[in-house]
Amino acid sequence: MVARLASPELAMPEPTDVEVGTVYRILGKEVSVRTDSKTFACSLRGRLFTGDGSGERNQLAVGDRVELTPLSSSKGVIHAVLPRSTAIVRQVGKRKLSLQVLAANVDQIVIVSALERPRFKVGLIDRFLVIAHDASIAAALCLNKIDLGDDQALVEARAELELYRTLGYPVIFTSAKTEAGHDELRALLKDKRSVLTGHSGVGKSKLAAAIQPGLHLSSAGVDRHGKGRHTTTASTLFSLDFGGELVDTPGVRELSLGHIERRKLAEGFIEFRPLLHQCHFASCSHIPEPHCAVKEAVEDKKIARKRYDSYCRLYEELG
Ligand SMILES: Nc1nc2c(ncn2[C@@H]2O[C@H](COP(=O)(O)OP(=O)(O)OP(=O)(O)O)[C@@H](O)[C@H]2O)c(=O)[nH]1
Ligand SMILES: [Zn+2]
Repeated sequence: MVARLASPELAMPEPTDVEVGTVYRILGKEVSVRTDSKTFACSLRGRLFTGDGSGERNQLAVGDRVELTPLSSSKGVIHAVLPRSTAIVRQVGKRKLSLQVLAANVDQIVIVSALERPRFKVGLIDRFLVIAHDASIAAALCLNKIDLGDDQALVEARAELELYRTLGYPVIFTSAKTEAGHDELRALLKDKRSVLTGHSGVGKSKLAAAIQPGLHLSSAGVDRHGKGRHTTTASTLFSLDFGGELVDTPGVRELSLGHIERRKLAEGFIEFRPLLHQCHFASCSHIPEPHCAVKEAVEDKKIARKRYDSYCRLYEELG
């Protein structure tokens, strides 16, 4: 369904006036849209809220396909958002149902961690994978800063990440300070719309700049439409020279689990999925219940205990 945006002051345009484009930048209430041949600065009308962290539920995010009516060769008005294939959301406030869309139509979430500074902890990856699965977005893993740490640390990290490779996730090893893994990262990102996510300081910005000089994630600007002048962080869809796009929006770099329901957590563990209907209790949480197919698979070493322990930790956290 196409979401029509309430806009009492705007008469519905003739179909011939309408162009379809992609939202590639949102800064305060200024929305930039790219069509096949042009770019338009679009003002917001009606109940269009942007992802500016104001606590409002936004109807528009970078990556959205929109219908707009040109007002001139470079200005336009958006009147409809086309259906999204995927959406990355975050919880606003305490209510699970109050969600803000951070980015739309994303193909891939690249989970970046660092070998050192901050030190690699494999458990953190499971949290991000749950978020990706919840959004039905493909996930890949990138271990950065492999120039740091000793050989032993890298050998251990590789061994831990091997589990994820066997589960089907692409795994790459990179350094923003050397050339290591740059070709693999470009190949991973090519022709896809991706988000780099991971904890602060793992090197997401440096990696982006390393594979494409001049690309600066997290650009700040001044919101000229706000009350007074204040700095607002832009949400941006960056084009990659070699094909593909990178999304950077406030909040998307460190995703949180808050909006995910406990009963849906197990689906975020890809190897649990075939077993979820085999437990004795239909509503099995896979923790205290007897005759649980997931726990039996852990005992039989078909599911890695580390992954099961991660599941239990996240389950507690969502309580
Ligand atoms: N040695 C080494 N340092 C790196 C590498 N990548 C990033 N750094 C350093 O790590 C620090 C953090 O890098 P950023 O790219 O800002 O990290 P980020 O993940 O974008 O962090 P946020 O912006 O907080 O989300 C900087 O001091 C970088 O110079 C790497 O591959 N090797
Ligand atoms: Zn179970």
